[in-house]
Amino acid sequence: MNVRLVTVYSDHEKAPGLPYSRLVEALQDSVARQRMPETVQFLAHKFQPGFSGEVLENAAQFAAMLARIPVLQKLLNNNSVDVVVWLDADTLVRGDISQIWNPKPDWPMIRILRRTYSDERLKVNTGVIVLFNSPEVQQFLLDWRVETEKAGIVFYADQIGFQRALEKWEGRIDFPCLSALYNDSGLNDTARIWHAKTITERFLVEAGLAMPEMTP
Ligand SMILES: [Mn+2]
Repeated sequence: MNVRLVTVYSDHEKAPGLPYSRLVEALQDSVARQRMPETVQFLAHKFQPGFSGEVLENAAQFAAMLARIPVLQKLLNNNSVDVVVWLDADTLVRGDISQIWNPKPDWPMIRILRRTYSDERLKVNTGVIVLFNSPEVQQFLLDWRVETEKAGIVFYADQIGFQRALEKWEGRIDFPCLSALYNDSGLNDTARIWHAKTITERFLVEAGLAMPEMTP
């Protein structure tokens, strides 16, 4: 099975002094530590938001949300790619994740962490998405893009857009809930993918970006 793990990043900072480019290096290292087969490849696309400064921070974030979609589309247009796993730049792979693409389903499928919150912005978490290649999934990405653009420059626009596209495609694409072990913002020991909601000391230590606190 040909797998592409992909992320998009810019020079923007996730936290003061911590550009996404450094987080992506840590993500890449974390993937390399897993010693995956050669059919599993990690790709990081650098992205220039074309905006800078505090005033345009939201515009830059929105541009970053949209920038991932054509990258995913391009990968899925290659018929030799069976599955594309989107990883946010602020994730770390901490164990064997091959279960998220094995076995390959016979029906169009996208795995994503789904929640029962009433808040539309939080019904899915787009930090980790497993996209099995099919014409339907390629079409879904077009809708995701359109719906994200319609949501406009708001926080979580990509999650709102994804949820709206999901509701349109449910029945033609399966959207089984990805186990939270593969998109864990709680930074639990047993989780296979950590996703930093906010950057904490625990995340930085795991990422090799900070020394552990000295205990007296
Ligand atoms: Mn994230």
